[in-house]
Amino acid sequence: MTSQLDALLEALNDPPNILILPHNNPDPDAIASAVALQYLIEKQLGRKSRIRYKGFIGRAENRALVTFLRNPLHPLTDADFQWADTVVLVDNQPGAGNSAGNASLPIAAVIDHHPLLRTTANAAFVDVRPKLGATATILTSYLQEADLLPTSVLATALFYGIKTDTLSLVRGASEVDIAAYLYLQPHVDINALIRIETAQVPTDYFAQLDTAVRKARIYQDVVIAFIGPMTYPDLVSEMADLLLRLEGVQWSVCMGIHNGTLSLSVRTRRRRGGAGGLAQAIVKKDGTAGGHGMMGGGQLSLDKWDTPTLVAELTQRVLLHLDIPSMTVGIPLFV
Ligand SMILES: [Mn+2]
Repeated sequence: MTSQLDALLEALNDPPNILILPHNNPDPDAIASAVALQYLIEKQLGRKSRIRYKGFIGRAENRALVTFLRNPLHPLTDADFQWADTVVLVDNQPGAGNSAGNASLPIAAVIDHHPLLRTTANAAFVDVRPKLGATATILTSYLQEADLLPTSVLATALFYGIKTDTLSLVRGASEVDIAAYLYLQPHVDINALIRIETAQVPTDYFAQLDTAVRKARIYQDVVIAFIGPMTYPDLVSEMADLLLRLEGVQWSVCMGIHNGTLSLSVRTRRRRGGAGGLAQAIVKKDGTAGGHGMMGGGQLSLDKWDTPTLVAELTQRVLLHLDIPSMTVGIPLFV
């Protein structure tokens, strides 16, 4: 029986120019997985590859991670698609709302932990494991299988990828994630990890945090916050994580605007999940959404809407999906 690693290397053996695409607005799991795949391709196949991303890396910790990794990824351009013979998607799947995959190029491989999409079946190699908390866990398993000891830099990135996607193993981490985390731990550069996790933030961060807290409204066990304009799109996930800590809350939904697009993030404390489903119920056909059990997200274009109408409509969709009466009045966190 051929292993997943052998099958992956087989799929990548021919096309000389490999383009690695993490999901848009890449998070540490996507960044670490892309870098680990690049390392694997270089060590096992002796070939260079490019890591490119769409969107924005805004979160201070994520920027610190990229600096620590010596800037291995760059914004995606048309020239990259012209250069590439094939594409590998990590931490995303073709056709997903957060995927930069381009239909004109063959997709050699998809490595991900989100629920399997129908459109993924066309890829030559597919390793999608929705039961895992992080894609970095899958890449760690490839390194182990290849007998490649990760460098301290790579181990730190993969460790941080698993740590953030699973909220330090408390959110959606499987036995396999825990084993990968513990395997990487002795190789982690602790000082670098501290620098990344305590990265300093600009004053804008506190202004947006203040807005999120003031705008947040509680509807039974749901907290919904519309932040308005944001300096970077994944601020919504940061704020959704934070608001989910509020006593009595089972769901948090954060929305905000960046570059003419409304981004939203959904979190739940419920063990049986449903965050991806709620994200889809909010966006409907007006945009794209997806997610795992306990975290989900989506985006929609503001073209057809004025913002207050859209926010009111999306709030109603949250209430409807969660069986909360539509007349329920949102209560501020404090007065
Ligand atoms: Mn991930």
